[in-house]
Amino acid sequence: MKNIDSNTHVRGESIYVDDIPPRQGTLYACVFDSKVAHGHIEALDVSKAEAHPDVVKVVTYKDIPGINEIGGIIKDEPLLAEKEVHFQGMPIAMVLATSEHSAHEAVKRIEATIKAHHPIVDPREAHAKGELIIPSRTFRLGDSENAWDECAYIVEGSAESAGQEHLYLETQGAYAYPTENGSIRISSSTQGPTQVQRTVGAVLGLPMHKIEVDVTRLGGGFGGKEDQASAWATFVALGVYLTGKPVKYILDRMEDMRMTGKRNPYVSDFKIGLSNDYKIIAYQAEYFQNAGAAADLSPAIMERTLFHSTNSYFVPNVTVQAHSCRTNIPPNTAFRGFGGPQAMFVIEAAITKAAEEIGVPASVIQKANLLKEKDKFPYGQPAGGNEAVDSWVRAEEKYDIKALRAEIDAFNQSNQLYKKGLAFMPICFGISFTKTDMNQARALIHIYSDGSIGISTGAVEMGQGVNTKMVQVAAHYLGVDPSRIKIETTNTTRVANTSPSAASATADLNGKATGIACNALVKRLTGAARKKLGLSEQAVITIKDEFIHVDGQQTELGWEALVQFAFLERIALTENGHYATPTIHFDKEKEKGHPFAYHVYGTAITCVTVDCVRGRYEFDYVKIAHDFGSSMNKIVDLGQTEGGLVQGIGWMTMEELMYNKEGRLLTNALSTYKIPDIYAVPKEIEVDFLESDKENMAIFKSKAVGEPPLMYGIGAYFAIRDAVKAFNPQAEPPFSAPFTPEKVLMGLYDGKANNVESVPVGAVKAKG
Ligand code: LUZ
Ligand code: MOS
Repeated sequence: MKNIDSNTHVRGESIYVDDIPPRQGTLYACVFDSKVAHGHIEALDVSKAEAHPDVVKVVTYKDIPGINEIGGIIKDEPLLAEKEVHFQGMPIAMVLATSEHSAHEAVKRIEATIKAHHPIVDPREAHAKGELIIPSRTFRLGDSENAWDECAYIVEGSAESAGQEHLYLETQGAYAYPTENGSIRISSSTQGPTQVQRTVGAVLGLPMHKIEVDVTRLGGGFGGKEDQASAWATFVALGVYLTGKPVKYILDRMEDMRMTGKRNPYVSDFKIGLSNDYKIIAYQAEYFQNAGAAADLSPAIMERTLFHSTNSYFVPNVTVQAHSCRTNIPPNTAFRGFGGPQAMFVIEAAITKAAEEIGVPASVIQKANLLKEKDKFPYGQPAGGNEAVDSWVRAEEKYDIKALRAEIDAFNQSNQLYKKGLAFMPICFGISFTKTDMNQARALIHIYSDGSIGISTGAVEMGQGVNTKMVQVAAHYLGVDPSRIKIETTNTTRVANTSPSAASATADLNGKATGIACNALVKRLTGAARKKLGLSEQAVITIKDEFIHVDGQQTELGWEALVQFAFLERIALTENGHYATPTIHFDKEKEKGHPFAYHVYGTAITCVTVDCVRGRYEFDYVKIAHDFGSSMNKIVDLGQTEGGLVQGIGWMTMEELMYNKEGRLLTNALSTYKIPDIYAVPKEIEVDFLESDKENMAIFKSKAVGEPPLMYGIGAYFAIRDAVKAFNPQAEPPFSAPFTPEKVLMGLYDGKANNVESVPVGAVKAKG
């Protein structure tokens, strides 16, 4: 089934927040933010902004009727700074004006006198100074301290990965207007409508029922709108509260890049020990997470880092510890993978370093340690199957790894200035919110008397195709054509207390809730059919292809006639379904449990060609065997896989997020922050569907696909490293992502600077 949004997307008719026609009297908001990363506000002068003819009001923290607090997990983040500023980009005041242009102009007239303190940007410095968001946490399995004696090889090192800008095409924004009796309706570009509702309620001092949040769709989220859409929605709602007028705020790209948090950068230390036959005996890691200036979702992200510390490997002795470090950059947040990719980069670095020291390909160690069914993760949950091994073997066989290697070796032997590198990247990702209570969802279904159907769920469509999947679920259970079904906007008055659309779990949770509601409706409708057709209790009645079937035989009774009959019989044609993932649990005291409904696995083979004169590179191919379970929509799932892969490659290679020592974001526009374009995409991406009909807890056994493929991109770093080593075996490039062409060049000539002069200039043209 095609994505149901295709038609309106292609015609430019899809509606995003900025496409909602503004109401008469709409005011435009713009935030004045701190130019100092850490400091004390000594004076704030808004008088010149207030004097602007188009300005209606300048809002500061003093105007907040409820609490000045937007922190989701920990109450440590004011909406508007009071006396202290904690990062460059921290909101201090908001201008409300009659035009967008005037709001921006007036912001420039605000003057703040801020006494600067020393800003911290390095998480290790924060850790040393005791600046922690939450107490550090440690996961343990076996006894790693006493396992080193058993190891034939022990390797230690460090790895770091930078942050990542979400760069959703649609920037953050919201539009709100007053409804009666002091209520407010908000259109928000958020993955978490309930989070917005709760935050706005707290800041305005209003009960949640006075706040209605409505979401049609997002132009991308990637985690950046899981929690961080709330601030912008709260600003406009506060504007409505204070002026009684509709208020709109759509951030421009530079405001968005400057003021919002990103993927958490990490610096980490590792120690790994292996036996003679390359079994990993022990693994230790210490992660320093750069949380930024407030908790946001970083504590939960840190937890997922620990959960993914051993990727898809079984390691009998593990000690991994994580610190969430408070620094003076914008609070970092959810980003596709949610701390998992950061941990997986570290163990892949450890394995690669061990392989380099032992003198075997990393793939030998990787393959020897893949999880098998019932092997335990460090947090106590056993692997549910053999997909780690199955996907590896499938990738090796399907893509003929021997031939691929032979091709690369031949190329490297006959080329001096271009070298190819290859890497395997196995992935393993746990599906469920790590916070057990978030794993619940609801769906509200109306069957109208003409037989058409409207469905509301807690799922937010952000381009990932979840609405299409919801149509598929309902069409299947109700036995009707998909064209009868409309997916309504995601709205807090129709579906309440929702979890954000996140953790790759949206289709599973909301799909199961939709299925439950459909089944209840089918039960009532088949009861009506029994009466209408005068059938016995024994007759088996089903609805299929828009007709009622009795004992497998199609009858004359169609869907519309049945619905009409049921309506006249006064049977309820509305149903609310509720789903809560069974069996999952986690004990934070013991750091043990069964937090995930299931895991998603896969293996990618990445090949790169490095230009050893310039340090540039091109990806020849990425060949993937991915564990989809039993895919319910191959087009949508393939799109998620390709998109995730390329986003992961961007994180690992070219997206270089840089803050200076003063905590200023240097890469604050698309001229300085590069994301993959069509030329950076691998020349070939092949995805093999490792199909399995085995029982799992996914909707239609179709495993979650949103985040896992991003981690295939980690293979890009290691493929480049392999090519660098082919050119310069002495090279010891640091495990520092992104592996930009600049760093590649340094690695190529690491310890052999003399070769730079000996490169024959004419030969550079060899490849054109
Ligand atoms: N969000 C969240 C997530 O709140 N909890 C999670 O476990 C999670 N995992 C991935 C992405 N977002
Ligand atoms: Mo996400 S990182 O699943 O919002």
